[in-house]
Amino acid sequence: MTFLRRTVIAAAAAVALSASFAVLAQDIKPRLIRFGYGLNEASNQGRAAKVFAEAVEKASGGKMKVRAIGAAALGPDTQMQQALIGGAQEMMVGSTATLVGITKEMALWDTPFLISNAREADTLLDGPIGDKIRNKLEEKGLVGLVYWENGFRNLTNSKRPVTRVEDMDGIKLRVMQNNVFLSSFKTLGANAVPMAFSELFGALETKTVDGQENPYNTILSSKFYEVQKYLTVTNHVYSPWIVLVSKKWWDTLSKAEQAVLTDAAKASRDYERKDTRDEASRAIAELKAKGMLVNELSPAESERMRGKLTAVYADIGKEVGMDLWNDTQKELARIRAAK
Ligand code: TK8
Repeated sequence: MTFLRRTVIAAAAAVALSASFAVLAQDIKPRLIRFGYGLNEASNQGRAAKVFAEAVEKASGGKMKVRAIGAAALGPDTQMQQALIGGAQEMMVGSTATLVGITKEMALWDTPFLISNAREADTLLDGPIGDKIRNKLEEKGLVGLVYWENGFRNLTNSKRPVTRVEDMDGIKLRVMQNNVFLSSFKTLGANAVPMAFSELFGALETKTVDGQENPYNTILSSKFYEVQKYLTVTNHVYSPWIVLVSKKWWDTLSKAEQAVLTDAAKASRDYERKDTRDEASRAIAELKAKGMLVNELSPAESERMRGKLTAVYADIGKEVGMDLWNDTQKELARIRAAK
């Protein structure tokens, strides 16, 4: 036996003796993190999930491995949230709108026309208001790490171009499983139907519903242009995604492991927002090239729609609490006044 080999064996024996078995086992077996999401791999969500996985693997020297699983293969948002709470799944990214049943303050992000541009979005979400809402998840068994951009939502349907609010009358419109969205679109005259995203393409294809609303990126990556003719630029709400961790599982991690996830989540957020914005800026032209008929609402009609949608503001204020509502308005005023 060579000197080197003997030394290595002796060192390994010393480590084995001093370390507890659990710690040693953990060192050998990488932490496996199932990271679920709803869109397909070739979407802004899929690309950013990959960036997150790579950052975690690199920073942990391969001791933490992320398996990113898209296309709702681990279930729709609401089902994954429950799996995280129960500890059966480690991580996910999904819409804040589907979390309202767990943390009612999330309904703030459903407020139509609350946020009007990327700077407002990033400053509000990454600032004290965003943190406050994110941190409310902990008492419910979830750790919210960062917000990603889903984006400004726009309306599509297979029936007719929507040029006036009245054109929405009777359109069967899929909305997220969320009361603000449900009442917003009922207010506009649509026949709003809550449904999980994973069922949406099929429902549009079979005409179970006539329309839906999502950011350009999703209309493109989920190929809604194959089953939807008309796209109306409404930008009616800015939709965030949120990266979640099972609190049950999080509490078993070392501080160093938690830091790996937090840092990788921030890196993925910065990548994701840029990627999403780049793609969104090209998307209208691509959707037109795929055959969609795109129309912008006239300023007057846009104003009418806004007027009707702001009717839900009082309900949201009640839901999230007037303190949070007022603090948000103050924070937005501050952001808008700052150069
Ligand atoms: C993906 C959903 C999607 C959301 C929706 O799982 O449901 O319409 O916009 O991004 O979270």
